[in-house]
Amino acid sequence: MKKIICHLDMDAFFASVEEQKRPHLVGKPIAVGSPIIEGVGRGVVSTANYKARGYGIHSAMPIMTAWRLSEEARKQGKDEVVFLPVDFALYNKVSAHVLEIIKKYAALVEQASVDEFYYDLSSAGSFAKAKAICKKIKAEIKAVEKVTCSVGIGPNKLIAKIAAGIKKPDGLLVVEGKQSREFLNPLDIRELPGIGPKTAEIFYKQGINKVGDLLAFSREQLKDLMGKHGESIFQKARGIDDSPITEFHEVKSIGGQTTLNENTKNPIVVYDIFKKLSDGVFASFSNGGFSGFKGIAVTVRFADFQTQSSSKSFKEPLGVRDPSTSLRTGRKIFELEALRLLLPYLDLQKNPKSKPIRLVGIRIEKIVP
Ligand code: TTP
Ligand code: MG
Repeated sequence: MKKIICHLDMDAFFASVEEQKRPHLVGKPIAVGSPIIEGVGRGVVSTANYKARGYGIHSAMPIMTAWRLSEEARKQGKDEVVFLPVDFALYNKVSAHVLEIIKKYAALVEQASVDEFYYDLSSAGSFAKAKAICKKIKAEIKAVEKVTCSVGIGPNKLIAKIAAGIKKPDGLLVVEGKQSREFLNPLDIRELPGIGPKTAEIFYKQGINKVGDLLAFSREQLKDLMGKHGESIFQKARGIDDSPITEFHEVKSIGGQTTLNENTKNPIVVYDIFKKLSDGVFASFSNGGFSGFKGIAVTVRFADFQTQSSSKSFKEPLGVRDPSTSLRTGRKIFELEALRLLLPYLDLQKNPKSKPIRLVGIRIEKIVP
């Protein structure tokens, strides 16, 4: 049976969900990300809706750059951007509903991130039939959640994912196996998953811009140029991808980080933020139904952006769900060990120049499923 693989990715996900939750925001430019208080913010944009993207705002842009672009637009008489904080609980809920909808139509579904899903529709028997099913899925998501998504259908995950990105937003694109090469050849090499800005730069410098240009390289040449990634680039440029759809991803770590409202040397302020953060991270862990964890890592970024981490591993898992070593005990040890890792950054031990702190992060690692 011919393989028919689909990739579904929500459009401007966080921003679209926010827009639909508050009807008065519909049609407005929206950026979701770290907070801006009285025109000052220090983090980045998580995402922007397509209207705000028209102002040049995009994911990972410093929030203040986005603010400036919004101010410029406002001075030109356009709508100013609505800045909203991130509400993960809400996006997770919508994400779970989307997964449920897809599961009604496909037996094998992989959730690849909060807003992207792979599913297998080989049993539909033809690309035309798979396309009809995907139209239904799109319509149902739109009806239930009032947000749009883009779907790519192809002979494997690689082609499906690229196809989903081409017609955004609200797109649907089918690329059959025999069309893969002509589909890929004219695309910029950056469209290939795994070719990031640095790798792309190496190729651009040699005049290699399109996926089709990569075909001139032998497997060995690519390995010489790219090391172990060479083989994978060789395959992807030819549209080859055998990776299976895997329903369950093993969660290896859970963490978070917070940029402080202002850089500070005050240990009480740092600890206060750190405590809130670590409570949240532990709550995510305990809600995840895991049986324990064997590592903790703490990150501190100083005002000069120098970033340092410390971690600790445990022989026996903590946070386990059995009466003798209860979750509560696990939590106590977690809090204590996290604090032990943080403290040296609050004095001269790990901060000899007494630099102000800009960001703190904590991660629960080596999670036992
Ligand atoms: P994406 O699917 O990459 O982006 P998107 O859904 O906002 O927009 P597109 O229409 O291009 O798919 O990411 C999904 C969500 O993940 C996004 O809504 C917010 C979050 N995210 C971040 O928090 N930081 C990031 O740098 C990126 C890329 C995404
Ligand atoms: Mg998306």
